[in-house]
Amino acid sequence: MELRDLLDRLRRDYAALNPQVDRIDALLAAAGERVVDDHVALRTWADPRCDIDVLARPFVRAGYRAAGAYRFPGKRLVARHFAHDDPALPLVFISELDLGAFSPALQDRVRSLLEQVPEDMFQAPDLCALGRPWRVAHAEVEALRRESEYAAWLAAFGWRANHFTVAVHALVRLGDLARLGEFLKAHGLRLNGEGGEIKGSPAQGLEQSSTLADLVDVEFSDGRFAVPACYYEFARRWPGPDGRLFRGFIEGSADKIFESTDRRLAT
Ligand code: OOG
Ligand code: NI
Repeated sequence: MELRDLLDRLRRDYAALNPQVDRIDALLAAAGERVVDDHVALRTWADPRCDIDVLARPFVRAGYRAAGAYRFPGKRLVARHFAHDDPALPLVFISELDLGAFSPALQDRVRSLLEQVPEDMFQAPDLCALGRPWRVAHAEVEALRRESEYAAWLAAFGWRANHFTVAVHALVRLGDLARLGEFLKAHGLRLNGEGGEIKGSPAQGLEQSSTLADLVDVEFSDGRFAVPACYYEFARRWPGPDGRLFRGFIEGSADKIFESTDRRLAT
């Protein structure tokens, strides 16, 4: 499997699920901008059959290297990012939920989802793009949500891109996050205001904003229900003392970016 095919598929499925994606891409194109992907973010369970290392396999095989590790104790999850020497390839940010830190009830619920996954699917090189291989009731998803928004999202959507991120430093006219934010809001899009609409700073090497996830109708075993799906992120990277763009992530900012899929913020 070609890496480009995998990235294209992740992006196509992401745009197909979330109406805001094509809309934002079209708005940026109409403003004369060309969208370059800064990073793609994936979510998974910290189970040895499907953890960060497993999802990262096709990327590592294509030359990506593990580059940074991040902790989010309040959300009981950790993340790593992977980078390729080819600067044209997006960074890959993968997080995993620390199941052992949750109640036995949550662990049982997740176990019953993972029990439905055929053994050979865990080995598939495109596991990160397979979507939701388990049947699940909306009631179960909402029960998970009481302990973890992340668990609810992953149970509802499975393995797919959680978001793509526009490289704002590569934009020509809207290369400033405040200006880009005003542009998006003027077109009716809603930004995640947790911790401020712009997270991070030039001194940290990274400024980030994101939309709030679209509410999307999803088929569950007990009917169709609207749940928050994916968001779009905007990242402006700044050069460090060596003159090269910062290529990592910032825990304090990422912690708030995660909340872009929270049910309480979605409309
Ligand atoms: C990841 C949130 C963090 C970033 O760029 O800091 C993040 C997620 O919501 O899965 O993407
Ligand atoms: Ni991100």
